[in-house]
Amino acid sequence: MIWIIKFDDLTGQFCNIILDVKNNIMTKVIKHSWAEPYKIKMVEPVFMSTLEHRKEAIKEAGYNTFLLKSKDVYIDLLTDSGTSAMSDRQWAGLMMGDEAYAGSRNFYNLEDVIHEYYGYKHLVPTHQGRGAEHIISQIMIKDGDVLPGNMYFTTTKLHQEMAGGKFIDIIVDEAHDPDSLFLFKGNVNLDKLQEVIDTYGADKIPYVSIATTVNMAGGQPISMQNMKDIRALTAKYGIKVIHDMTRVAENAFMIQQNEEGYADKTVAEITRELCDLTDGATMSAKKDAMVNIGGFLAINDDDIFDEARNMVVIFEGLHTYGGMAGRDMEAMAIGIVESVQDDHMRARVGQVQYLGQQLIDFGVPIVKPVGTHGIFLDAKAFLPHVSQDKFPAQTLAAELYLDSGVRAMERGVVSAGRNKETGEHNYPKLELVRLTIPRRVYTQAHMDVVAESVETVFANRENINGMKMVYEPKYLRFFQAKFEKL
Ligand code: P70
Repeated sequence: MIWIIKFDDLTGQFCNIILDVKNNIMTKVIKHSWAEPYKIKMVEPVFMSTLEHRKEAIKEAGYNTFLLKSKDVYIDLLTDSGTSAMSDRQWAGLMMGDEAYAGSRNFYNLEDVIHEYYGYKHLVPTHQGRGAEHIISQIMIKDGDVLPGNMYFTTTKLHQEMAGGKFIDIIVDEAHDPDSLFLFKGNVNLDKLQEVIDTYGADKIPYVSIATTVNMAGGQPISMQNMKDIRALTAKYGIKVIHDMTRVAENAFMIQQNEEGYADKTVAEITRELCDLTDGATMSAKKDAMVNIGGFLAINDDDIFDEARNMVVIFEGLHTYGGMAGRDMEAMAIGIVESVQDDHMRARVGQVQYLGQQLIDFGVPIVKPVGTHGIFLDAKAFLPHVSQDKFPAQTLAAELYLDSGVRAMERGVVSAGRNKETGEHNYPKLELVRLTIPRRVYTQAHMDVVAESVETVFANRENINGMKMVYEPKYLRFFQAKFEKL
């Protein structure tokens, strides 16, 4: 028997070739490792805290992980936003920053990359995603309009409301069920979309708000077929589709893996095809594009572009930098190209799936199937004895930090805020704790530590009671609210 390890051009993976020379048999075994297509050049030490230290720190933070100091955190899974590791190419790009006030070279590089990889006609840079959400909402939404979309996102919905609109959820029912194994939980239910059109009329719908990978549903993808169906239905009524493309390349990877007819297409090709089915996009480049800060609005319509370019100078900065330094735009342009490489995505999503599988094997309730940017613990099933008005997800995130210094994020009743009309808490079906994985930052051993900690908290779950809110800010309360243990 002879073993050879060889790169398989067909699958793009390493495989073992086993040669049984005596019997003239060659077997090829594909390895399914998600190993990273990079090596580590620089490291950043992190703080290994004690239980005593963490008790103090989380109490001082009002049991809100957003209020913890980063120095007190061991493994930071609060978010994948602006926390990814830049490549040596991106760092080199920072040195190529052209910090001219107007017409920076880096802006034009970014514009070229966006044309090539995303296909949108016009670019309006912003300091991050919500800057773009603000501008598009103010331009396109009038008082009394409705915005159908595949599940709300906190900042997106708030900007739509502040512009006078009302968000209406038209995502498939499976998205609200943590145990449904449906592969495209980001899909729109077209009957629900039709019903919104019939009820309010097309002229009350400035656009349909479509996210590729739906954050609040657990990082769940939308299928290409569903995007095509949305395009066809909206085209009938002349309704635009505005795309939250924050994690579009991750969505493209899931289509490549799971949708018929896409296995042989590259992540880059699928990404472009998704964008081509929409009229414009808001982007938080802090995710897919792996920069620490940045975003943009991209739009095909000339008139909307004209207004957006006019508005950006009021809120963000001149239309050739929009709140970013030239160097940030360069790093973003490079990051966009890196984000659509198949090898990168295989490792990125592979790492998330690795953590998810460990938790599933242990019997921890998580949102299934595992999405692309993090693991979402199902806090309702994890702490069934803690009612939703006692903030189970908020409580669980605090307990996880206490156990190991791992920082996670609440995505439940605190994030959902209050009903504008009644003033009551919104009680979302999904009460989740998000363990968000930054790109290219943590190792497999870190994932093991996280899994062990979640398992420890799960084993002790009966001793965990809920919390009460003792301070509540008016907007996006999850960022700054404070709690006390019951
Ligand atoms: C996260 C971050 C940001 C985000 C997003 C989607 C699908 C737009 C944005 C806004 C940061 C965050 C934001 C609000 C609450 C908690 C965390 N998501 N669309 O951690 O982009 O942050 O650049 O303004 O995920 O998921 P930006």
